[in-house]
Amino acid sequence: MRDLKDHRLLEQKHWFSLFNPRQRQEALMLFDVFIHCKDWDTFVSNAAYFRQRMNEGEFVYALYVAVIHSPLAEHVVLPPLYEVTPHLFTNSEVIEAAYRAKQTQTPGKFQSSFTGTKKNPEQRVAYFGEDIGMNTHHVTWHMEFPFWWQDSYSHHLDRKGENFFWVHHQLTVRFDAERLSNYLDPVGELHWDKPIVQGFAPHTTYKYGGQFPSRPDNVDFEDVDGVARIRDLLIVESRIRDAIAHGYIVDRAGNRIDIMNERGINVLGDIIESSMYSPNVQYYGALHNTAHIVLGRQADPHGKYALPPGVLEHFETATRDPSFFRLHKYMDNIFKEHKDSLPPYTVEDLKFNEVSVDKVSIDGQLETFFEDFEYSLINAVDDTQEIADVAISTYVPRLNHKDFSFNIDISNNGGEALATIRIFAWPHRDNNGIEYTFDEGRWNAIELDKFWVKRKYFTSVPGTNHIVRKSSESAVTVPDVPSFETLFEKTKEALGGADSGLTEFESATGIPNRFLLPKGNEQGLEFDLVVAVTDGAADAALDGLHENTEFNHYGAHGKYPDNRPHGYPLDRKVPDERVFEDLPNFGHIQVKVFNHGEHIHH
Ligand SMILES: [Cu+2]
Repeated sequence: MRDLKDHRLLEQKHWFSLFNPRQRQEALMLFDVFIHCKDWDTFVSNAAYFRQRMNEGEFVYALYVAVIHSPLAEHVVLPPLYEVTPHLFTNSEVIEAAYRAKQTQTPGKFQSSFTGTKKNPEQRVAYFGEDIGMNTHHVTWHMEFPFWWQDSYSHHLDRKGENFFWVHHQLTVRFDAERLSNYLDPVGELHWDKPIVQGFAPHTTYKYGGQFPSRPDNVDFEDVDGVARIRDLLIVESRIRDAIAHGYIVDRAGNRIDIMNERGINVLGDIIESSMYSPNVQYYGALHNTAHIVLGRQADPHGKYALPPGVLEHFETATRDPSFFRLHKYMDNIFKEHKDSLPPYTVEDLKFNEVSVDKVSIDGQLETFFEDFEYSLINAVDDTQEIADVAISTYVPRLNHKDFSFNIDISNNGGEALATIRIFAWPHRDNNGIEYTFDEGRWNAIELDKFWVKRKYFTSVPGTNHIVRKSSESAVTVPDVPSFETLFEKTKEALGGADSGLTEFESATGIPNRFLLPKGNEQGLEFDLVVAVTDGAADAALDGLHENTEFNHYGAHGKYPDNRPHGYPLDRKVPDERVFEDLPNFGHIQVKVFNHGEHIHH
């Protein structure tokens, strides 16, 4: 309130970036107000009050993070960010058309197309980096696990650093799989002393503050005034890699933290991002966050042209720039260095009593296609009392897949047991048609599902248990966030006494369910599909997981349900693949993912 009265706060109708320290501080002051509200009325009243007075971007950010984390708002379903701040999700051409439609009072439905032209091979996979569901997943994840989070706000975020590694690792391997069906090589890693091969022209505009900056091809990195020197980043990288080679991290007080164990990845994630959980920011820096700003500013590193922040400086827009994936490949390889330094799992570690996977198959064809998706742009245009609203929307192609099920036959000749079932897939060949080894493949494994079974399927009756798991049940995905319009309707119905039917939308943190499968091709893109059935009693960090067929896999609430490291049992190097091939509780088949060029038009 003091800052507000002294007019020290960022004005309204100005861009907001979380990576701007003062703007972040202001957004967090507001978050601090929300998270400390003791009842619902106080929360809502504060929100209404500051909505009128604070910068809009700061307000939206603070409100979203508070709703995600406050126990008062546990069951609140937030509207999709692409309808709240459409400027960060579609391109300037569509936004201009939307303004014209409003001005001329003519309802309009405009097609959003992906950035660039066919002359740019990277455009073939723009449907991934520019997918509004993917962007929502990414920004929501960073709201569930904010790097600035302190436990004093309300609670501890379990395995935050490891989750940071895993969510970005999955984006990395998924993007590489998408590239294969588009005849592109895997992403090469970005490096500070090499040119940034790919340029990027975002065709995105701020609602207030001009165009997002562009970058031509093959730019050499330059120091960014007031942010970082390139050599500082190299030094920080080398300290982190030293820690990995030594097998320990040195905290602020000079104590060693052992990382040669399954929790080491969590500490490494905290120091690489870095988050407030980092044991020594002074020494290990903030490689990821600094890299985002440095990369985002390469169009104007010395602030000569007063350009606003780049796409890399917003979690909503970061994945639009292909260099995002190069940057994350670079960091993913640092994490790999650590994972590869841990002792491989043995048969003894992995086997599960008398349990064996007899057969794995797929019901239905694995087939992807494109469809058009429409969403409202009403919030893209200025809202004035004098001019009436008209219906303005955009439609954009997006990847989807046909429904299918996993069929898994398991025999259990031991007693009744709780079992964890983990399903992964990785591309069988690289872009040159060369088969991946098991060890190469497992690092590229896409996590498709993870769930627990007992009784119903997994009885003590000797013989076979038949498990059918539908693609729609996957614990790693979430459905589309309901639109503003749907939320208004459902709220009205609920006020009339009906069930709102919105429970499944309480979290938007997972991968969009449409993205469960990577795009296939005409001949069928070959994948290795594996199913690992492991000891649920040893794996489960919570009770009753088998009764809860779905838990939010990426969610930050409470304790993470799985005791095992993310990616288990494929997270460590496999020098001898016979360990897996001979493991009875491990199933391995080959499948093909098709795409016959089908496009369901709007
Ligand atoms: Cu991220």
